[in-house]
Amino acid sequence: MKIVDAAVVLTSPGRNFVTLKVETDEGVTGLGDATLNGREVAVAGYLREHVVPLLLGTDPHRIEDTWQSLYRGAYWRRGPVTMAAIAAVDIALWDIKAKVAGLPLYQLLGGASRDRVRAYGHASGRDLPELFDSVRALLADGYQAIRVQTGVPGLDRVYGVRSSPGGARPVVEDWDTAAYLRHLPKVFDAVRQEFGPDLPLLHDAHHRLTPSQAARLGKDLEPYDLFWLEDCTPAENQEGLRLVRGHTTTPLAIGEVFNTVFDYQTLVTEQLIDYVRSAVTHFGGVSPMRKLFDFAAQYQIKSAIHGPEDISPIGMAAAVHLDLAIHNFGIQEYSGHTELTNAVFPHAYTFTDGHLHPGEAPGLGIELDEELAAAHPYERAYLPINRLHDGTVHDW
Ligand code: GCO
Ligand code: MG
Repeated sequence: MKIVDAAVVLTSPGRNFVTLKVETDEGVTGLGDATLNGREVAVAGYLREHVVPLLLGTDPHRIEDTWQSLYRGAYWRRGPVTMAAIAAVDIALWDIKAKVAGLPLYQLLGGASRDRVRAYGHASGRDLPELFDSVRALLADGYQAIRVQTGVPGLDRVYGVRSSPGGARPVVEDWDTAAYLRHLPKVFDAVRQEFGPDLPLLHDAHHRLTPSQAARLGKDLEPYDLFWLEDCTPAENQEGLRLVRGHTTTPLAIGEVFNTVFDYQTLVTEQLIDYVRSAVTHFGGVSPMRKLFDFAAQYQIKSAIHGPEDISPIGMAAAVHLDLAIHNFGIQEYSGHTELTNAVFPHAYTFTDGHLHPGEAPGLGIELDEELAAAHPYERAYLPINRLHDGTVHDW
């Protein structure tokens, strides 16, 4: 079997997605997700100019060898653009292999370790009434675990609350760590009083705190029994998590901006976190994610694959196959996609009673409606940036 073509499709059915479609001489095709929010064209160019020419004529069954040759062969290692491009190839080749086998991908990863995969959704509100309505709406949709994000008095635009739409220039949001640290425990207190002790609650600090601030927040949130506190610090300095871990028992989740297992070495071997949160799409694909989960399992650390709306349904399908197969599954982030996005990417995975299942279609169980994709071309869009009251840029 040989790869005879590989096309890069940029489409914007409401938001941008980058897709790689790999074709073989036997008519079997595979799809991979290479979406990198705000930097889509860079990945598309990397794929078109530097990856597709190397794929033509190669055997799609040699997934590990192809991965290693793209990773090591570039000489320039790691980084989100490179790893998203490699991910798209890896995902597409797994799709092909599973289609040829006539099996859903999870069967090739060892088969199901569970019947279904618990997902969490995103609730948010500028104030408590709005937040409570948002939690109730998710419960009505069937969610059984909920991430809670809140407005902060004195701040106009805060991450996760009515997210600012991407525009041709980055929207500027504002930030005040002291106000946030004072306000957040009160919000969790109110949410617990309203929704009781059993509902798993999560929160994303989105890389904004120093280790000592994160340690204080973790301690302040302990009475509210969080499922996890996410991205409490930027974590580029992994050692910083020692301080956080030493001061709080609130579970910690990190990794959505990480690209390789090396970014986790200290966090995992010193058991400084409880969940690894990378996206299949940004971590080089299914193959390295599987290795990451096996590494993490030795330290009782579980999976929590990144699954925001900016991961395409292809990346989501790959995530759900992994979730079903691995033993150390933790939870899956899932906020769903718009109807139009689902029409561009019809898929076999389902969401019922707060749980996902990859379905039984051979491969990833996903298709691409190329005509509909072409009708919604790429539109330049950036993520917001964050500034303090005095104008200083802060982590977003
Ligand atoms: C999450 C993430 C996302 C990111 C987004 C950036 O936990 O889902 O923090 O909301 O901000 O993926 O493109
Ligand atoms: Mg996050």
